[in-house]
Amino acid sequence: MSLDVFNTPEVQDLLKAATNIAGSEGNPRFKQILNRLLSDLFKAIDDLDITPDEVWAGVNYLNQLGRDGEAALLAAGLGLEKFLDVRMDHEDKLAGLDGGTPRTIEGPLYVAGAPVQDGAARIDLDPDTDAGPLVIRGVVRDTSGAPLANAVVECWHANSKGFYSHFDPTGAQTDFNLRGAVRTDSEGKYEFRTLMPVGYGCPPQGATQQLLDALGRHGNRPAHVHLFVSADQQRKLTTQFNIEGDPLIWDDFAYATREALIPPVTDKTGGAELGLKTDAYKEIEF
Ligand code: MBD
Ligand code: FE
Repeated sequence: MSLDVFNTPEVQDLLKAATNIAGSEGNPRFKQILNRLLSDLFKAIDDLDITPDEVWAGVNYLNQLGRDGEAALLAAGLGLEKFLDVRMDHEDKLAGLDGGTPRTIEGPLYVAGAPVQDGAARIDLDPDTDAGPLVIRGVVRDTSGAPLANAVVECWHANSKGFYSHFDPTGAQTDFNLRGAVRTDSEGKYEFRTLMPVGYGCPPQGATQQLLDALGRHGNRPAHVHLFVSADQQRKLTTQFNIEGDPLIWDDFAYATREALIPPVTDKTGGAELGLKTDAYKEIEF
């Protein structure tokens, strides 16, 4: 049963008034967007006969989401962030832009301000007995394939518990642990000396996990490393790679995995010369 009040003049006038759509004050773009979103919400309430109790449950949920500081986490979990990426990819394709390392989502856990170091950076500031050394290295190239000197590569990832510095619920990490920024050398090369991350899980008591539970979904991500790449005259790239072999690679609650973002992990020795804690280490070229 639908009460079908959405199309009545009373409701249409209410929508116009609430968003001041006919007025000259306010921000026109904001009014246009909010008018549409509110209109879609009113229509959904009408079409699905969403009850007042259900509406207030939703409003209370938004309060909890805010208290938990998880709005961006939920955006990732609902595929909203991935949807924006899909649209940017489509836009690039229409413009004839193709190739290179694919973008994927930024996620909610980046922190600006890691000190920029030349060529290589050691970013494991805190000891972590459960994580082995990992060296991440690669060459930044422009769209023609030429190496880019003086590009800045930023990197951030979780520790062996799946926690990020600045967001660690155990309070165990130093600021900027496992976060770094490197300026590429004259051959476009960058290197991070760090520790192997494990996958992330949404806070079990948080609003995002509560919603995922109601959907019958998990809130976990496979082990991954985030990267920003920026250079003069170039559009910034936001991407990640996954650690190959993680069982959740194709079951990421945030939908960030892409075929080209699963580089091989290689076993190496000679960690002592690099200042690593063991001679054996893992290397990922990306
Ligand atoms: C993460 O580490 C992350 O990368 C995303 C997208 C969401 C939650 C935690
Ligand atoms: Fe992440």
